[in-house]
Amino acid sequence: MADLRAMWRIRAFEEKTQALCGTGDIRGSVHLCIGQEAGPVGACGVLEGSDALFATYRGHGWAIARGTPLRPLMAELLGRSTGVNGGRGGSAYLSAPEYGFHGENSIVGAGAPIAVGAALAGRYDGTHRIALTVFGDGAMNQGSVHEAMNFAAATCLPVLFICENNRWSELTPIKDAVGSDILADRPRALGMTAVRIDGNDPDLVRRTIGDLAAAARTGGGPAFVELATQRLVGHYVGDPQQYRTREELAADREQEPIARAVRELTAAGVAAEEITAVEKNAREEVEQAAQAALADPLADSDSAREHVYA
Ligand SMILES: Cc1ncc(C[n+]2csc(CCOP(=O)(O)OP(=O)(O)O)c2C)c(N)n1
Repeated sequence: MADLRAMWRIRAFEEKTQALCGTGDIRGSVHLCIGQEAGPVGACGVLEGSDALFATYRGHGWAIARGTPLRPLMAELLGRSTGVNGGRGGSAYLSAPEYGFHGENSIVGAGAPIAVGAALAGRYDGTHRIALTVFGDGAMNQGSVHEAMNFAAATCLPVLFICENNRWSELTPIKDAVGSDILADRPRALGMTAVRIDGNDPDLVRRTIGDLAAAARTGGGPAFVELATQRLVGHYVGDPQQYRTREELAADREQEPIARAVRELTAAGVAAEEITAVEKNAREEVEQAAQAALADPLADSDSAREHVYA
């Protein structure tokens, strides 16, 4: 039930975000993680306070699972001064380091070397933090990701490389982008433990990443986990998705983590009212956060250059 609750908080947040894009309250490019909630819920359960998480533009779910409160997160998307970054980051560049969420990044594959730097810094500053970097299957074809993996393996750094394989890079299917879709072969060749698991099972994600995190904390070095998952919506809000079939989407809806958790809980004898209450409570919490954020003042445009270094 706890996993269903955590996944519904993310799903409800993303669906409200989608609605607020529709009304024009949220502007700019927005990428939702609807269908991919099991990864963040499972993985963040094993991180400690000083660990550092680096996500992509599809990172709202990771920020939420790391513990970022919903109201300042929604305020950030809405460009409010009360947002986690004062409204300057927006959907694709938000961060909440006080919760161990060191930010999204819209440059595909750019989070991996930064995470390696955070783990290296932890070796010097004595925190020995784990750095977790999450990226998509498309990012596996970026040189920066391979350079980061190689450096982490060569120097035995505690970095967890998490690849959310939703089978699409924007409008390109994975089969058109790689010669071999056994992605774990590549980090394995660099000298690290690498596995592919069902990314729709939050408990499996937690156990797998938990074991690898424990090994990394005791000098076992980096590891790679490919989470087989799916996005149920377009690459970005507004994407008409002409590139995929109804049949594919229908199959994805069968496998997605919330539908699956509901099936499992029902089979285990949990009452339907108890299950539907989880969704209702999540939607209410998100609605309250959104209404509060909408009432907040817009960011002051004079603050746009704050924290800009180059
Ligand atoms: C270096 C770089 N190249 C290209 C792009 C354009 N782009 C944005 S998202 C994306 C697809 C990435 O797909 P994937 O890594 O599988 O992540 P997903 O969007 O599926 O989560 C591309 C090519 C970019 N932002 N950065």
